[in-house]
Amino acid sequence: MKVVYGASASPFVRKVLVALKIKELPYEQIQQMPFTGDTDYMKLNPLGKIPTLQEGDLVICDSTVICEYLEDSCPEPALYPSDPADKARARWYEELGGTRVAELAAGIFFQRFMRPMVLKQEADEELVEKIIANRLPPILDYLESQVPESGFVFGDFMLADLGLMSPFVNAAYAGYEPDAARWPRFNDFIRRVKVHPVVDEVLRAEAAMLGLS
Ligand SMILES: N[C@@H](CCC(=O)N[C@@H](CS)C(=O)NCC(=O)O)C(=O)O
Repeated sequence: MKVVYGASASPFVRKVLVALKIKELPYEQIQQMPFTGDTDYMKLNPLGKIPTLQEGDLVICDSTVICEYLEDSCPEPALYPSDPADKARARWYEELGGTRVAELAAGIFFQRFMRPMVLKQEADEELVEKIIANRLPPILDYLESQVPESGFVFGDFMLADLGLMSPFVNAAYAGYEPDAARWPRFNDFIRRVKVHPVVDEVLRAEAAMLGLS
């Protein structure tokens, strides 16, 4: 049995859960919180980050590495496009979504949710304002230029679609949504990905976990 360590609302954990569900692979989830300094967990993942996947003796850290393992070991349904150029683009979107987009959009969630609830610190609202006013808009301009007017980036739903919008699910939990008048295409794209049946199922479960439903 595959065991996923990681709290549901993390965009990185969400990615692995969506991948497992798309491939209909059974798993068990342990709601491991980040930033706890849990020494037992650090034995599995020396970075202390979530998610980690354990399957028997195999332990895999990092959501991208985990999803590539799932794809390699169970190729259908595919999480990545097969054309090499599309695959490179998909990897770039996953990278972008997991780095700068996560730092900014999920950073709002970190400040307003994780800091008070987990770290028992106040949110840095000055930083949140800077993210919203200065740092996110150029990234949102780029995202607006990359997503299609309808459907998903590569036709069928792929992990890249989730990667680009997932940090904004967290931002929405923390009260921020991109201005629909300024970034209409990306806003519609977020809505389309959210209602994909597998994403919807994962989001409903995590909203219940967070007490938001
Ligand atoms: N590149 C990693 C990033 C994982 C990550 O940063 N997870 C956050 C939670 S959303 C975390 O565990 N942070 C704790 C820390 O940085 O110590 C992945 O894709 O799995």
